[in-house]
Amino acid sequence: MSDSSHLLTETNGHVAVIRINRPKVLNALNLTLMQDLAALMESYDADDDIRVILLAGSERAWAAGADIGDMATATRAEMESRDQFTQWNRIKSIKKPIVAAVSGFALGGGCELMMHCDVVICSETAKIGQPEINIGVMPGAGGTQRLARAVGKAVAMDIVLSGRFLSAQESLAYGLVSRVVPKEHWFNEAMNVAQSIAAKAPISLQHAKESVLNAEEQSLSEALGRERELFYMLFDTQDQTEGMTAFMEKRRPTFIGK
Ligand code: CO8
Repeated sequence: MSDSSHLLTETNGHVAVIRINRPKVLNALNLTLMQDLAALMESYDADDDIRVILLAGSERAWAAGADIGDMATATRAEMESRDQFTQWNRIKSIKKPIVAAVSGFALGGGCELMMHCDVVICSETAKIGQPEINIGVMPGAGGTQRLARAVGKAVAMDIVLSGRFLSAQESLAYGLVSRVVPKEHWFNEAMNVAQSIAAKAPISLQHAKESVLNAEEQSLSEALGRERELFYMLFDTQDQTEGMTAFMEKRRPTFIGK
């Protein structure tokens, strides 16, 4: 990695924790950080000891957007030549579940990164939105599309065209985040959720993630067909036998990821 200080990492059991760490700019996302984040996530995706990725910001900011300083004087040609959305596509392709621990600002590219995560645990302090309209642009990393799919057209239009910030409770009511927790527990609760997911059968997790995400891109009949295929494939795994046998024997299963 070219500069790892903007991403702090640790592992806790089967959970890999990544913390975005650019406090002076409220964790604004620049190209190097996104390249490093994608590479790190891919390395965890390939690591059999890791079952879940937990992505966190700081208490003050998950991420306040793409780094405006990097874009302020850029031309269209310069923006296109940076090819930055390749990094976002790499994150979209991560197979393992990603839990987001969100506190403070999740704005613009920060909100878009949050929407690339699978389960979003959100502090009651969070301020979430797509304020690009206030600086003369619009969401560009999936914000208009993932938001519209998550919250519906009317609410997405309100968020994108007004640039206003949503509270955590509003975000929960709209289905943009999974759970809201008291501010002092934002990270610990996210870790608890990540650990409980990491205790499940790893291949089931990845198949289930793929299948839920297909709802965003495929027709219902296509996605149902793939769901059935993914479901059947799990009967080729040792963890399916273990999970069902453990249930019958009234004991906790031990999953091995095979
Ligand atoms: N980029 C660069 N620097 C930032 C950013 C940002 N997105 N957000 C905050 N900062 C910096 C501020 O400039 C300030 O720096 P300094 O101390 O040197 O003046 C520092 O962080 C602290 O910020 P504030 O003093 O403004 O703190 P406040 O508590 O007063 O306000 C806010 C916090 C409301 C979050 C405010 O900073 C703000 O409005 N930030 C910008 C939010 C925004 O517009 N985000 C969208 C950016 S555009 C975008 O994300 C497009 C995505 C396109 C796809 C992705 C491609 C990579």
